[in-house]
Amino acid sequence: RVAQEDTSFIGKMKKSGKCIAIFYGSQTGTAEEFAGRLAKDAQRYGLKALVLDPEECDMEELTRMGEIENSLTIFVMATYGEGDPTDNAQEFYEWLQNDRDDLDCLNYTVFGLGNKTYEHYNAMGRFVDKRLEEMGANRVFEKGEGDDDGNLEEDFVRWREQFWPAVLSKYNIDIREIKRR
Ligand code: FMN
Repeated sequence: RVAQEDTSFIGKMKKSGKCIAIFYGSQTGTAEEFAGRLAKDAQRYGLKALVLDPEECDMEELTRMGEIENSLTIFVMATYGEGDPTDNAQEFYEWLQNDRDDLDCLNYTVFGLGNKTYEHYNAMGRFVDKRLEEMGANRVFEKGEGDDDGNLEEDFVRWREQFWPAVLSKYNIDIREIKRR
């Protein structure tokens, strides 16, 4: 029981007063790095974020996100193989193939990492975005997609520049105030 509380990300968020959860599906570290950068952005805006490896989490807890006030969950997901998830997102991918529809308390957005030279471009990011919506979750910002064959960094930066103002207005934070700091 105690161990379960230790690994509960909802528990961690409550304890540390964090309202943003950032999950990454990453094989060679890029998605994980992007997740870390989003957490730093959040901190800069006075919001606290927790970066999480889905492999170490009980993703069933996503159904409890309503316990966190004004919560936001970001999924930064890379695609591999034949449009497959990364190893650390494999279980999450399987969990998403259920037929439940009780994720209405989940506010989310997705940034997918892929490479256009592959047949199943950004399949994992697209799947997560689509399934969460089907399960009743609330998409708070349009999914972004990065192409490693083009300029992944630029795609990410462009998405992030549009994402944050939308989030801040949701939290009633004045971005002009922050820029003056
Ligand atoms: N991108 C896609 O959109 N679809 C794919 O099927 C796909 N397969 C890949 C297979 C291999 C072996 C590699 C190296 C990359 C593949 N990619 C594919 C591109 C990766 O998703 C992309 O490089 C991403 O930035 C990797 O993120 P990561 O460093 O977090 O693992």
